[in-house]
Amino acid sequence: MFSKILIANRGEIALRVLRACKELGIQTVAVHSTADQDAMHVRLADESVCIGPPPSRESYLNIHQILAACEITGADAVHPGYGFLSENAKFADILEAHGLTFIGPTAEHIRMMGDKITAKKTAEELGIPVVPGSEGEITTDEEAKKVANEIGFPVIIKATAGGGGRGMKVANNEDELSIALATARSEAGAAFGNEAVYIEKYLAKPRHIEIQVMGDGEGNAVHLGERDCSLQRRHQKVWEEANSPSLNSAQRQEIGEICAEAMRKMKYRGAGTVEFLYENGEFYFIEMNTRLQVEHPVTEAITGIDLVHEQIRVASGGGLSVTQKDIRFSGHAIECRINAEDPRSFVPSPGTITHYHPPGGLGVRVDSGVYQGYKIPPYYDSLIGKLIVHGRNRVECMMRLRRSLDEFVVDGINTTIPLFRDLLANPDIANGDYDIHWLEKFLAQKSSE
Ligand code: MV4
Repeated sequence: MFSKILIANRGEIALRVLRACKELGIQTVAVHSTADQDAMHVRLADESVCIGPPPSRESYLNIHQILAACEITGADAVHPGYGFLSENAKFADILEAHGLTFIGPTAEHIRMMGDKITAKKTAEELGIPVVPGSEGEITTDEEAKKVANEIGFPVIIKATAGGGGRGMKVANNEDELSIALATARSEAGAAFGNEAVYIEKYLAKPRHIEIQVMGDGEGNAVHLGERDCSLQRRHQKVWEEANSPSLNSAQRQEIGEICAEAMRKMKYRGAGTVEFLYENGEFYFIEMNTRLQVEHPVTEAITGIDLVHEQIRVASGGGLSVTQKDIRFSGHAIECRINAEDPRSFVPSPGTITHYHPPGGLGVRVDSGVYQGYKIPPYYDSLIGKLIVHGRNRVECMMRLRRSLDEFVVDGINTTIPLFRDLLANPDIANGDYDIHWLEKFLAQKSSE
């Protein structure tokens, strides 16, 4: 087991990882920018190192500074959290070259899944159902037309270096195709330095359902069920739940086992998420994320398994603490992302938290890095915390969520808490009847009222 882990992140996820380290008796090193001098992750860590000025590029993304912090403190492993360097294959390579452990998958697996064409090809070879589309890169109008006519319009053009919604273009017919292709290629080139794009059948009203997997790197792997993350705004998840209101346990087992088996075949190590669009009872692979995700706590709530413990265990060669038959799904969990933003315009709202009182009680978890008197800096993303509520079933979970939101006090800044009160009052949400476009439509309707 490691004796000292450096946490290359900030905010709630840095605290989340720190807590797991403490439980495992591992020393912790926090790194921080000059803007995060007073952050909670710095206060709670055994040691801390300032790694640069406020802009992420010069601090949390600065590989040399993080390496230096490892050397100064004698850390033997690095947990990257999510975002920042968590899916940076070069970072994983460099750590390894310096005798340090990257707590995550191999650089090779990160690279493979980072390129969306390779990811899709790999998934298909491993027996995962994928969205119908081109076999690889599409460069010419003729190729695009051929594929589009085979799979049928509408189609969507995506950047292989994209992901998370960046660089996508929809074409409804042959006339729109060549402009969509040219625009997608040039936008991909400008945004990612890679013009390569591919084509897929466009699914009109899918849900976003993702499967949590965990592998030991030696051919053992498990799935931990799904999360329904369909409620998004501008490709930012807002509300996530497990189980998905649209799946039964047979469907869960089937897709889960397909993913777990794929991870066994590729000898995947660490936590991963296999993302699907789900429409008319069918799953279609779109991407795989090779990191711990923001919404991992809903999976922890229904399985009782600490995913960060497992990440640390497998990274140190200790293997998984569970096999598939040990994993049971109990009750229902919902996560609300609390952002420091205006709940109507979503304009960021940095500043000082004058009063802070998080909710508590049975089935309530708050993962947050803020405290009363804390000044939210303007340089980073606006997630200030997550409210995760668990109940024996979805109805109890929603009752508990409403009560928790009513208890939650965050004064001095705007937060997205009022949005969740609105969502809880909506019959579609109560019925679990929503797709990936539902939230944008709901918000558009509300702003026109
Ligand atoms: C799609 C799609 C429809 N058809 N692919 C957006 C983010 C990226 N991960 C994939 N995305 C989509 N891919 C096909 N073939 C619609 C989306 C999409 C979306 C997906 C998940 C959650 C929210 C979304 C919002 C708009 C579009």
